[in-house]
Amino acid sequence: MTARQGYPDERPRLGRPQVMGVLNVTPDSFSDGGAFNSVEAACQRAQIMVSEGVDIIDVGGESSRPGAEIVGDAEELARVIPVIRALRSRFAVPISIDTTKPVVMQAACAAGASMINDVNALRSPGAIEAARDSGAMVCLMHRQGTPASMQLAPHYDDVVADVTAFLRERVAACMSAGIDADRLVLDPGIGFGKNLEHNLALLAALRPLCADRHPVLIGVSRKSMFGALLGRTVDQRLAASLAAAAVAVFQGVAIVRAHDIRATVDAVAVAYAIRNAAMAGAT
Ligand code: 7PM
Repeated sequence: MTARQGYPDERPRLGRPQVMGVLNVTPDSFSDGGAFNSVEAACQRAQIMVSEGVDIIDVGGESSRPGAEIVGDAEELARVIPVIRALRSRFAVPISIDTTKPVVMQAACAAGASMINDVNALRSPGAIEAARDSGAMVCLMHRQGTPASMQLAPHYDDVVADVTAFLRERVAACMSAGIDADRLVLDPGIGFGKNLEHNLALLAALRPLCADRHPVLIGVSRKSMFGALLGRTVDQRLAASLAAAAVAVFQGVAIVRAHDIRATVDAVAVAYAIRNAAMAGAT
């Protein structure tokens, strides 16, 4: 029996683009490291996101930040599982688990997560099997290098072709392992081993990727590419993030990962309406 039995309908529903809200449960995301307070703080943040129209909440207990400290299995489980249980008991919103660890995938889905967001695209030993057995949706993200090394000197012959080929290879690996094609979501991994030029090339070339069979997820919220482009600090990147999200949705992106929910929901709705008008005009 899988964790999904009895919940046939809880996977994130696609159709109009979905907004995925970032919920970090690393100790540095809270003033107090205590277990109770971190669960309460996470639920308060989730409550705000729900009131602002979030479609999926992405719970992460390990920072994907370049150079971030490595978190052990037990510590990551202790951070995320109580939060997932609390979210499940209080909100109806689908939950995604942001992890690269098979044991965390398994436990998070048993606790109620219905999506696995893996920045390592299920390449960790045992991850494909854990994801398969969970029955959850899976986001496969492209990343060049490791968190420690990825921003040192990113290089591609052709970034769009290289990222697309990688994602296709991961889709094939997942399908050979027994994961249905309709459980897979693809993500070019903006900022993960890419310089500004690479990120812009990927964001300009989403249309063919989105026209393929798998929904595409994009994460641009507050990213350093906007620092490089505009000289803005993290807290000054909202307008830039919304512009990029809108351009992505116009090309057909299905899920936008973001920190600023209300603003992103509006930007996505406008871009999607214009996309639909363009598609109606084309027929
Ligand atoms: C430092 C560097 C801090 C990068 C935070 C980040 C994505 C993701 C992240 C994404 C998917 C951030 C990132 N980004 N998962 N997790 N796609 N699927 O800006 O683009 O949130 S962490």
